[in-house]
Amino acid sequence: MAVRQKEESALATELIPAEPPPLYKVLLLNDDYTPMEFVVTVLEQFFHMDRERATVVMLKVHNEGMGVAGIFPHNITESKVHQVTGYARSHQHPLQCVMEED
Ligand code: TYC
Repeated sequence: MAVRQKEESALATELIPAEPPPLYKVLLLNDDYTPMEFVVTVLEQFFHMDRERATVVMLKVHNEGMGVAGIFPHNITESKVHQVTGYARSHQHPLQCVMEED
């Protein structure tokens, strides 16, 4: 487990566990225009899901309005949102991908 030295005293020798980093969800939002197949491909390529899992997640977003594509530290989450949004726009699809604290 990661540890850090207590900060109160420069001479302190007591080691306490470090806080785990906050995690963030990558959410996909439903829309009426992005093809289902495109969303499945996004989940396979950017979130390393197999086709069966990607199809389940895509259908959850389609039926319920949103769904979780993955949960990561802040910088990874930001990067995924950026990459997915860019990929969707480059294919002229309105797919929305946002982040939310877990
Ligand atoms: N609702 C879209 C359709 O019927 C499919 C879709 C699923 C779009 C998930 C976006 O995040 C999404 N073609």
